[in-house]
Amino acid sequence: MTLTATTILSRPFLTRILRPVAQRRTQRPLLYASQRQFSSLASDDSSSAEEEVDAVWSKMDAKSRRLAKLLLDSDDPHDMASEDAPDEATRRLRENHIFNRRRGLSQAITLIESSHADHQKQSNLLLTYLLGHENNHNRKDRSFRLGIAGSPGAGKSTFVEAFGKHLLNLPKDDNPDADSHEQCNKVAVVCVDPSSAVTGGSILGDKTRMMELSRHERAYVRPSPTRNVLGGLSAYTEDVVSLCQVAGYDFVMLETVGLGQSEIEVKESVDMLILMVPPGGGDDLQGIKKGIVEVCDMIVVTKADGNFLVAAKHTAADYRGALRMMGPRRAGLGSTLEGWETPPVLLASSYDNTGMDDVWGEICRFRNLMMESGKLQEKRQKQTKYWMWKNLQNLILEQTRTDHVLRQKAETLERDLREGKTTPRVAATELLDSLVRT
Ligand SMILES: Nc1nc2c(ncn2[C@@H]2O[C@H](COP(=O)(O)OP(=O)(O)O)[C@@H](O)[C@H]2O)c(=O)[nH]1
Ligand SMILES: [Mg+2]
Repeated sequence: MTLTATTILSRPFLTRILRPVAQRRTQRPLLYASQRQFSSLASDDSSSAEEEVDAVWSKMDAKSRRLAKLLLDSDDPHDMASEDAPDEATRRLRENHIFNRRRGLSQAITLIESSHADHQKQSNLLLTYLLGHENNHNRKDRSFRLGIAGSPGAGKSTFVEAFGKHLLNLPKDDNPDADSHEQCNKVAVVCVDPSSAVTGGSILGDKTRMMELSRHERAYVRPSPTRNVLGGLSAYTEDVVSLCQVAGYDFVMLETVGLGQSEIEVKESVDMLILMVPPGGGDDLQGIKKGIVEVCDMIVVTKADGNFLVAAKHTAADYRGALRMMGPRRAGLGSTLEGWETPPVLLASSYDNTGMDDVWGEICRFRNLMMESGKLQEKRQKQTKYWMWKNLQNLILEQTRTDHVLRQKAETLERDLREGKTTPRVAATELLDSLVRT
């Protein structure tokens, strides 16, 4: 049997590969993601989609149903008492509501993280239900995901907190016809931390540092440790970000740690990627940073204050030069974004709160250009496709490595390779054949 795209996407094939993996904890998010991509491909008429959502609901337990209702609740507690001086009872009610929803979001994320088989099953159902629910579509369309990359110590966490607070304190535009995209109602921050020995403890550090933001009633801060999730953390993070969006956080910031290959992959999980560089960081442009400079949509030189200001200006000039040399940006979509040929390089200081309006202005400009040109939707579609294939690849590899029969077959083939009886390509084909037959 040859492995064509149709074979891969056939339900029996997927089930065969996915079911054994479902029992295992670390692969669960990947399983869910692939199933989600799969079902979105497979169901093209909406009535059957509705039935699917109902079927999912019937399998959910009381807790998942409670969480689903809480997260999809369309009464935004922040609007519940928009009067300036709500009475005591209204205020209490509103606070309770906000508290419950935020706790609901945390519980839903914890459910995703749980290794308990029942929890895994319920979190799959919960996610499928939430994403299939029509309320959610508007929310996803309205929301924006911003990735923040940069080497450790660049000032990302400090910026995220200062910027988040800045956005939440922007005066609300009372004009209902005003462009709502330039307003930010609720901010969620997901700190992606490879809980490795190298940066150990920095989750706590960031959490403490973002304390003020996390106490804000319209903010939500969640560290998302990259445990040993197969294929990196991103599939798992995708779930967390989706949950934040469902819960009405219209602006989600994803802070990564480091600049490795897996951090560059964050570009597949966000609508816009900002690279943060500290002053004086321009000299190693040839090295590891080059990759991310090529894919980021904007550069912010941090710590542009006090003694660093001059160095920050130099760094910004260096990056501007480097970006010009790289030529027009293809934005990962095979074409340039008109009006955004060269990513802007801005200066900001989280200590002095300077540059925040400029950064927000450029984010809004980018977002509008992307929306108007239809490229935002295109990018999001490409990303989901990317994750489907990525996850499928990982699942197939994992299945080959862990299935007893396949493992034996692989060992035999490895021996044959050592003895020069076969070639790697032929061995791989044989392994794939066995995989399809199991
Ligand atoms: N002078 C100055 N220092 C800053 C600024 N932002 C962050 N820092 C300092 O830079 C260091 C690293 O910041 P952090 O946000 O943890 O960096 P991250 O590893 O990229 O998240 C900390 O000691 C901060 O106090 C800023 O705007 N100005
Ligand atoms: Mg940090």
